[in-house]
Amino acid sequence: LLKHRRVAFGGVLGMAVLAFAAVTMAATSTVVVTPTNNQGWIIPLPDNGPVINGFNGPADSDGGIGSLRFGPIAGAGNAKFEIQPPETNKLVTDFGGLGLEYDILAPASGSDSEDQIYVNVYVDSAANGIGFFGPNLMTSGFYDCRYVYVATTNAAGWNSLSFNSATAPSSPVASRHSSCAATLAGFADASRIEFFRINGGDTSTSDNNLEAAFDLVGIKFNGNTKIYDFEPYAVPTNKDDCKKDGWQNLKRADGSSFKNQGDCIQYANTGK
Ligand SMILES: [Ca+2]
Ligand SMILES: [Ca+2]
Ligand SMILES: [Ca+2]
Repeated sequence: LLKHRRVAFGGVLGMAVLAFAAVTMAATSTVVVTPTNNQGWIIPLPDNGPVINGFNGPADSDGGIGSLRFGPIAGAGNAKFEIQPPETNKLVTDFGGLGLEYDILAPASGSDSEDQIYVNVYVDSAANGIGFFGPNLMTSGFYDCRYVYVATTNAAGWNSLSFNSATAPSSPVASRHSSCAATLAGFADASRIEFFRINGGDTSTSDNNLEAAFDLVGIKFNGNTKIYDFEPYAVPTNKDDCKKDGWQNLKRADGSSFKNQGDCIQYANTGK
């Protein structure tokens, strides 16, 4: 009995050490974004005109079976594809970087396609206080500084775009209300990233006909990275995912459906 208790104590201690390590070490986790669970993403922003999109884009080599597909972007000038990740209202000083993969499936008719893939970062500088000003949020008040990071290749297949706090933006910083730092690393401690916007196309007709896909958007804060994997459906990772009708929105990794909750639980437990 004594020996058994010692083993049990050692096991508990070991688990406590592991839990401590998990809290203190940088972590990377994958979040699957599906048509029925956007995980806090806004897909797409509602004010940019209708652009057909879905989660059945081409598979990335290490990104499951699907991706977020959009286009072709139609003729209206304000039509573009714009999405917003759930990381909003965050301290700039906690930001560690953003990366994404994109695949241009059909080029824009009006300009180089790679110019049409970019990320905007909207910052509320602490230099003029936190909060926004002006009679019209859209024209005078909804950000102090806007940084843009533009993709630079349209090679066939998947390409990547990434930046961090030290990366120089691709074009001059759009500034309102206060002087803006040359890079995100230049902000005072209380300054905040209001939101990121990932764009396919711009608010002109130069993006007409663009079709592309996004996948594996990685966003790092406080040393921890979340990788958003766009997939046409979610796969259960444990039996609880199957319960409360969860099985109806889940599939096996090969895309096949479950007959019922028990079928789903068996798959979650055994992989078969
Ligand atoms: Ca994917
Ligand atoms: Ca347009
Ligand atoms: Ca401000």
